[in-house]
Amino acid sequence: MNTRVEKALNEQIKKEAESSHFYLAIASWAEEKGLNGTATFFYAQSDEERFHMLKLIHFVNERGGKALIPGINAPQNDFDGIKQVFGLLLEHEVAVTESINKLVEICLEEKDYTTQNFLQWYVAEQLEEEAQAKTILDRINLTGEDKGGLYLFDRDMEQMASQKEQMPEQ
Ligand code: OFO
Repeated sequence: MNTRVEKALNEQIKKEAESSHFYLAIASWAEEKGLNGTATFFYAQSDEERFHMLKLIHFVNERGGKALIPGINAPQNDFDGIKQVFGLLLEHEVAVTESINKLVEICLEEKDYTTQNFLQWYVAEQLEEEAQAKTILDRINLTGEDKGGLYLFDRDMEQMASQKEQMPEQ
């Protein structure tokens, strides 16, 4: 495997691990606050990120490279409310999209079309994740963060999370 591509893929493995960890922290925060729908959503999101990481690990190892399992720092554990956590979700996904796009650029520069093709799955996934975060933020703005709004919103999140679980490839 091309060494520059291998290095960039390993950096992405770390980013996916950090994403999984970050969403796990949000899930745990929400669970402790009694926001069970939001917690379920972020636990599922954390699992998805772990799956993204694993998919990269398998790809690197199967293509003759060496996947490196990264160390990760403790994530933020306290948050102001649902608007903040979903704002952070969007911000985080936008940053991950940028890093996937950079990876694709590196593959093109190195003429590694196999990896570039493999990464198209991530490109599509990022589009979906950004769109989802935007939809959720719109919903928060509509329902508001008072008690009633929060209850309705959290119930919606529970539904969204169970739909996620039913989807085969996440
Ligand atoms: Fe791995 O897709 Fe989000 O970050």
